[in-house]
Amino acid sequence: MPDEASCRHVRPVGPNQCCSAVVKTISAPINTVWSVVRRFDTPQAYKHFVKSCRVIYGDGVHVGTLREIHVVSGLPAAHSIERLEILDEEEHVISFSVVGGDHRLQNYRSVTTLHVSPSGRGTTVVESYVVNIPAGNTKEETCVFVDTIVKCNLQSLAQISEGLAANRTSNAKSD
Ligand code: A8S
Repeated sequence: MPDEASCRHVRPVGPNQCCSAVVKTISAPINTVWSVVRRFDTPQAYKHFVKSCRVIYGDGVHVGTLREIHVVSGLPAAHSIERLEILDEEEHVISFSVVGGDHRLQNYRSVTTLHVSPSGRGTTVVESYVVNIPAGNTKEETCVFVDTIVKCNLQSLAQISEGLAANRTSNAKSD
């Protein structure tokens, strides 16, 4: 039986779109992982391709907030404008869509949900996305490109969250 958060991944995919999902298990409590993921205003905290970010509309926690990110050099893009679509603090769901920028990922929308992992000790992160297939590219090429970025982001999220969790444990011991 899927939980409430899992249902957020189900949505329509058009004929010229592709979708995929990446799953990552992290050895850190769900609240620790959420403390990093929930910050729509500071994606560069774990997304290494993001060089800088500023909120250009809204307060960072309400739906409709817009951020402008600048990406590191070497990518086929320089900036992106992104809209906060869901920030559900109870169910641990965050979603954004790409609404502008100079890149090729038109209509990109992702949903990230956190779940207590089956072992009960860690967190399972599920990040799914839908995006238009750019002219001149195949579905497979588009998915490989986006999957690579999302996998890097979740790998880095794991490292940061596990570091925070280790720190919190040692701080609690020395208290
Ligand atoms: C995210 C996910 C993605 C970000 C893509 C897929 C992007 O920021 C990068 C390169 C691009 O060509 C598109 O969660 C864009 O951020 C790294 C600028 C949107």
